[in-house]
Amino acid sequence: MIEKELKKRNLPDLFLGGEQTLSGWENAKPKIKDILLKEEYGYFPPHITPKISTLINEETFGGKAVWEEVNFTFEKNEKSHTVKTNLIYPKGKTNLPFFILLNFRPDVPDKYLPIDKIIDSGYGVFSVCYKDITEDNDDFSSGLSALFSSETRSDSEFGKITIWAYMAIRMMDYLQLRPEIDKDKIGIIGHSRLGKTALLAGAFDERFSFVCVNNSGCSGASLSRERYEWSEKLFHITKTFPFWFCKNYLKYSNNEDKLPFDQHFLLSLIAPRSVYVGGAIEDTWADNDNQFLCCYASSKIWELYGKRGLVCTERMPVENDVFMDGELGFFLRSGGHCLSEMDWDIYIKAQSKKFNL
Ligand code: GTR
Repeated sequence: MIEKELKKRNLPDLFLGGEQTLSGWENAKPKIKDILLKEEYGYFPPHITPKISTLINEETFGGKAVWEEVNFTFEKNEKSHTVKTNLIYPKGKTNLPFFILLNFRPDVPDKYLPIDKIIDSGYGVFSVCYKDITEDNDDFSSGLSALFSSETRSDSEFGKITIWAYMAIRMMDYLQLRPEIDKDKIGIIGHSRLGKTALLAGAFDERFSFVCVNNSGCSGASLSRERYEWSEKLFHITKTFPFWFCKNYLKYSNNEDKLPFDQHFLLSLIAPRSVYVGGAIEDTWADNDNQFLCCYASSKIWELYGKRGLVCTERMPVENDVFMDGELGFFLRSGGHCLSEMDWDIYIKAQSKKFNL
């Protein structure tokens, strides 16, 4: 039943016509990365090292956590932009596992940032509000984009998702310098457009040991081909949010068969690390069948590394399915489009099991 659905999508080959082996995959990987950046998200801007300044407040959350405001100042071509972030972690602990959270708001706590749950589970969190990186619109002279964008954006120049992911990667650079953090236990989490962003950052930066991709839908962890009638298509997303992507992506609107890739290319880049794709039953816009099939089609890459990929039943997913036993997890919770406490519970539980926490 699953195979039949997958066949209908007629997906491009993950091995790009090469051998279906681990070395075939490793050979295809650089090309796959290039295709995704060139045709969908746009190339990352060059690495520049920001100046960091911090403000510390030790007395937060009943004294159980340390809260630091960390400011990243980027400078280039006489332009400068500062991004404010929040670093919160259990007090007096070492070897901390950490989440980088891409959020819609700067607030702590926030409805998508259940701070007590995270701290009480033994994790730290490093959060940023995406609009503080660059505005969510077609203005490439806003925020961090202004430092890198050309006046007339070239066809493969970065879209906004790439620049948000760029900041997440700079946050990862910073966490490498912190002695209280276990560098092998840093993950990333994002919801919806920021789920797409978390997926991109996690796929391109191997330092992320786990990636939580919540309700990411179209151009995230959901296949673009043969989408459910009432779901978001490339036509919708490139019309409403063309600036999330590079200009090249627009040519595939209503033309998905011509895509030289599908979203399983991006998901597979995370192998053999852990990735979890969260769906919500009422979020039909994201196309949950295609999120599941994206996982299913990618799973073989984890197996090539000798890992368990997607461990699931032999049927399409139904409400309350939780397939989190492999390194490639998928679940379909009740309710609608949001990053809920239930989602956090599922991600933390799965990852803590792997970390023996
Ligand atoms: C929608 C968009 C989706 C999703 C969502 C969000 O309007 O069509 O792809 O990313 O926004 O980010 O909330």
